[in-house]
Amino acid sequence: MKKFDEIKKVPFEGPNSKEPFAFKYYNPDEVIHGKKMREHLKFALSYWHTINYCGTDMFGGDTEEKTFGETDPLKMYKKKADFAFDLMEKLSIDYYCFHDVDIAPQGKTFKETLDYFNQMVDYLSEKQKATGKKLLWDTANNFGDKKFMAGAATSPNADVFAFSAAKVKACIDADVKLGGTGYVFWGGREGYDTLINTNMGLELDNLARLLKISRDYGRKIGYKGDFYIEPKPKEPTKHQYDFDAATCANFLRKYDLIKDFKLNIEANHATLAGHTFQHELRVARVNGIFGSIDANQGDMLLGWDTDQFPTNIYDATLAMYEVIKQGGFTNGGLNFDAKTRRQSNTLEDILLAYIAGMDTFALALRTAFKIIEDGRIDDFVEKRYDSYNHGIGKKIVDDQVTMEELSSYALNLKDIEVESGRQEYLESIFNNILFEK
Ligand code: XUL
Ligand code: CO
Repeated sequence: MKKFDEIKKVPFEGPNSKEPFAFKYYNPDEVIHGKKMREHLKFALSYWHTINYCGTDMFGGDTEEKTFGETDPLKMYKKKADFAFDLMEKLSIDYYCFHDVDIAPQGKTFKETLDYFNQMVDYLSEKQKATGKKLLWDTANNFGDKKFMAGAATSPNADVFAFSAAKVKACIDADVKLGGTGYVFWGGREGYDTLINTNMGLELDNLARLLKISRDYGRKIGYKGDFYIEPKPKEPTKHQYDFDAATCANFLRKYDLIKDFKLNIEANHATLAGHTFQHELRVARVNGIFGSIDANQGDMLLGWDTDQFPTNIYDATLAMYEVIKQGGFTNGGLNFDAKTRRQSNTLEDILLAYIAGMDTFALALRTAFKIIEDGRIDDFVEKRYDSYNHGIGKKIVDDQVTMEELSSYALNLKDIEVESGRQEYLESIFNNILFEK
């Protein structure tokens, strides 16, 4: 197999190609339903997994090398940025995402760290101008450092709250400088391990306070992008406050933040919450807070956040169905919050992993459009609810009916027959479209 440096650009060769370093389904500039595939899918590279992660797990150290031959911290992070932009170019990826700690070295003081960070933001800005690549979203890593062991916005220590806000501010500033269209709040430590030591009410109020301050600051300095919450039920904290999409929707409504915040839905987080990826996307959609996607998949036999590259075409197709029904991405996109396996430890494995993930979603996009065009599934659902288009059903959905009226209507009913849900038949249509030649 070829080595990383031998691959200049991954071409589209179509489904019959046997070339490992070619796309079989992702043809970036092909127009499907009025838009280029790259615009439908808005793929993004995740800096943390792709540029920094070196294969470490709970039982062993690195299996990969990503220092790019540098020991000087700032030079190394510049080389990392060069690698990131080179990778995006090779893969025809237009966007990237990062945490503050991903793009720059840590200084001895917070001031020095911010200084490195701002220098690297300038460097990224130059790289963006030279290549046309864009920032999809950024975020503050308010979970890794020891200070965050009891939370960031939900820490019992007010200094930690202030420190968290300062890190969010730096990222929103960077977002504005880089023309990013998203800022993500993922609350890995915003939760609790035991209620015996926790003031849940105050913690939730404080979490909302940080979101409000961040929104107000962002809007004040001209940030026009979206703010997202990324739901996750657990890991690293036992109970995370942003458990799932429905919990987040309730939180945003309670604190009057629902107009300014949307959700960044991650596939593996959905399954950890006991839901499907499609379920979480649908909950976001029906609540008007669908924003962006962290594409990956978990392993049903493991039950932790394995962040694997997505290759499950069934789940990806159902996800793209939701994206299309939502009207497509606006400020959001499809970020591969995914890493190569510890044993896939070469640079070319990164290319192969992205090719696999991108082709999965490209095929999913094509198939989801076919399912919608075919119409059998959508028509079935529409007819299933036909009783709400007339008679008592119409009165119910028009909010024109009282309890008394419903009661006397029900008294006059003879047999009520609910029609078959036809699940197996619909699943067979899905397979038929998925696997047709
Ligand atoms: C953690 C996770 C994060 C967020 C950004 O599970 O998904 O990488 O996407 O902080
Ligand atoms: Co994520």
